[in-house]
Amino acid sequence: SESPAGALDIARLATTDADFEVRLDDLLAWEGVSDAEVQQRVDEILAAVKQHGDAALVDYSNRLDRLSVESMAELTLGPDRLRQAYDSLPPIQRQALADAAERIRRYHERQKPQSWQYTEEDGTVLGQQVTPLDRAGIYVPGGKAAYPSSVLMNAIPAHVAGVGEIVMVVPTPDGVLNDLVLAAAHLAGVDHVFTIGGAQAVAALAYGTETVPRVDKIVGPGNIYVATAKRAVFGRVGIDMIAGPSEIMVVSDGETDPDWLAMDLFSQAEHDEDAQAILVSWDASHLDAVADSMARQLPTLEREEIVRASLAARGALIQCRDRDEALALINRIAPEHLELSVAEPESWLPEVRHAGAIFMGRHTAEALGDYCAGPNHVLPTSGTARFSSPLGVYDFQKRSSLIHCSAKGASSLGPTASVLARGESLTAHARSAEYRIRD
Ligand code: HSO
Ligand code: ZN
Repeated sequence: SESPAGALDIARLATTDADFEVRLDDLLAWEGVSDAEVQQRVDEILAAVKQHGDAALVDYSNRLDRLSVESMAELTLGPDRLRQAYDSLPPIQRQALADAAERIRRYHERQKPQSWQYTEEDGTVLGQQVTPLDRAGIYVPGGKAAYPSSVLMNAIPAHVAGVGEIVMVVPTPDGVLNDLVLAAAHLAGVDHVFTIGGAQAVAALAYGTETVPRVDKIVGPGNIYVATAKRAVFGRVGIDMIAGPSEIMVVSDGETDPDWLAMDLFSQAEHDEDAQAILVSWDASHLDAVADSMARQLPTLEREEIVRASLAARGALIQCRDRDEALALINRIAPEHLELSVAEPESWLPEVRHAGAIFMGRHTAEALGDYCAGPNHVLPTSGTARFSSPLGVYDFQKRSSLIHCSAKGASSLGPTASVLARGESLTAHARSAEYRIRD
């Protein structure tokens, strides 16, 4: 059944519809490519920062962020300024930020991988040593999209990983500083903040300038210029994933309060017009009830217009036949966020293969995970949960292989290496191995 016209604009689909597959494909389609014009602008900016360093950063920041500064010193914030931002917050905000940071830290401590070794019978030792990056760069978007929670989510895993130095960049359009963002940086262990943004900030982190230290990896979300710049510098530095719009998929057994579910869907939709909110249930009257609740609650939202646009463009209420069909949809969509609003969510887990984060049971609102449950809110989007994972401690570390041959081990491995080396016509390899063979 359709909602009253004008009240709610959202696609209503059923897996039994003849055109279901086509409509679902349309809904899920997302092109993350940048056009030639953006690409060219970004290339120019990268080249300018590479060549002129600080001077280019000052120039771009003055022009693009409408500042009037003379040197990078004016775009640099040290630890004292971050602490001051933290101290200036209303106590209730300071406490919430500190509580969230503590929970996120505790969760990520569990992710720390162990180095390992084992010894073979002949005394040869093999293993793997885990080491942190020397320097990580965190990009924080400015303006409307400046989320203090994202500062925590990006910086805390780096800190827990043992990264030597964490550098944050954040644009300040018209010179406006966000104290919550700076306070989060203080709590998360950020060492330096530069108030620069856009492709120029990515260039500074990738190449280094007189003031901005060159980092080994750049993480954090950004607009199309930032994403394009990150792609361009990849290889010189590491990057995290290039995130698409935020998504939520809720599967309901029909027993959760429709008002709760409506608000869960809105919570993703309010991020931006391209965000995606999908509800799946085998209970048609429940889908109606959630649609009614959405129509009723929409006018109460601060970001009503963004939510409406997102629901109309990319939202959907999908009726499926049963649990198996719901599971098939989950694995097909591979959602960034999956809410299993069902009676026994644990029993679903073995069959959920692809999802960035799984929110289990009626009480687990995605919003709790976005801020303070503990797991990371930087998650694979646009179906990339098929092959990638939440941002974590492991993204700020790398592994080195360890090989320590005993004399006996070298002797017994020698013939195998020698035969293979001669098969590749690499005589020096063969002889290097053969020298160590004893009789
Ligand atoms: N849901 C977002 C994260 C976020 N939510 C930040 C609120 N603030 C990631 O998909
Ligand atoms: Zn969110």
